[in-house]
Amino acid sequence: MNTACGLLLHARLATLADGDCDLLDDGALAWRDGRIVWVGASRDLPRAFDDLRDSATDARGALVTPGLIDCHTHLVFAGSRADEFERRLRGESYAAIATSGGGILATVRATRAAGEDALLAAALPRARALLADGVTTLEIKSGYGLDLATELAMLRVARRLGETLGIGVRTTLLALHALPPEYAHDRDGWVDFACNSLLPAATGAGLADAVDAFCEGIAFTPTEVRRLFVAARRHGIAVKLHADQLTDCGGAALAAEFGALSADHIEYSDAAGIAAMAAAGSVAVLLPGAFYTLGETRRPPLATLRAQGVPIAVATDLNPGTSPLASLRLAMNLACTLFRLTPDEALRGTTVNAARALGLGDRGRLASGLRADLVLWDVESVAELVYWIAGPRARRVIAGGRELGSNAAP
Ligand code: DI6
Ligand code: FE
Repeated sequence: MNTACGLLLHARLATLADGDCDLLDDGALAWRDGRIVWVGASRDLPRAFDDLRDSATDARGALVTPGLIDCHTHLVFAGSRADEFERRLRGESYAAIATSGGGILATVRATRAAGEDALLAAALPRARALLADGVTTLEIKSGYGLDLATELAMLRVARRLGETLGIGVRTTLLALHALPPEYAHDRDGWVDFACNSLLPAATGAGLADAVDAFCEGIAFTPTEVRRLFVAARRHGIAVKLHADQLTDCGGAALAAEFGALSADHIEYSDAAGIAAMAAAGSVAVLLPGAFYTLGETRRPPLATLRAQGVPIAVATDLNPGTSPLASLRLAMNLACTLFRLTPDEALRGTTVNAARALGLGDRGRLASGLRADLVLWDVESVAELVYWIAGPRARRVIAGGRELGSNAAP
């Protein structure tokens, strides 16, 4: 059945309604026209939903969560960087590979050479892997084009992915990712281009929901990022930032100053930066896949984030260089194992807080009026969901009230 209406009975519901992970045992959930219309105990289901009983699904006590939200990915790109994986295993650093012309620029060369259809074809299996594992909303960044045509092409492909798969896609213009070869000796020229050409073109075409930058010693300085954020403010578009991943650049404070939706990575952010994020309401997006891949040792300042009440999200950072990871559930596991999040924090981080990191108020919880995005898992508890390292666990994935898979054919 694929009518965007449905009823689930006898589920263990992790509604996240109050932002916590308390389970509602023997819960029921009804949806119509892609929206949740009722959540409560199975025995209390009102007669008004009797028409849905014929097609109801008995969850048999399975855990049901909101559809997961991967709020930080770079999943549109061409090629792979398996060669760099081998170079790093032989001892070369990510930074050394990047400054020798590899790294992001290697993916830029492959992405520019691929046509839009080839980019879509390459991205689809990665997106499908995320979906099969419970993701119903996904953010996708540009940043491997570094010229006007290819940046816009990446964003168009991201939008097409959402339409093809029947899931929510939010697009982010990653305007300052690396210095393209054409501007190798003209940093200011590239920042000018990003502010005055890329940004207006992407926003004018309605292709970008937010703007991002890589603020790092090997990428862009806080002064350069500030110019982009001032331009973003002029265009009325939200900002996000790759902040303090490898060094403390003051990225967290800079993101907060501009009211960023999120500051991402933040392993090296200091206490003042975290306090500024708390005051600004910016979400801390933790990306354990990159931490793991690069063999980093400095963990994000979890105690400070908790003490300051900064909302914490977890994402895959799916990208060919530092996080070739196409499972948000594995990212949750890594966040617990490597950063010491609790399983409840990991689930909040991929639902309610991830929605906030994307500025989305209509999903991330199971409550009346919100999108009917939900997952039935073959596990009994949140801890069990996060503890399995691999292997299929999603029994059914429903996005906008429709079973994924039934409408996911290209
Ligand atoms: N996101 C990025 O943009 C960079 N690191 C990260 O977490 C690098 C991506 C790449 O090497 O391709
Ligand atoms: Fe990233």
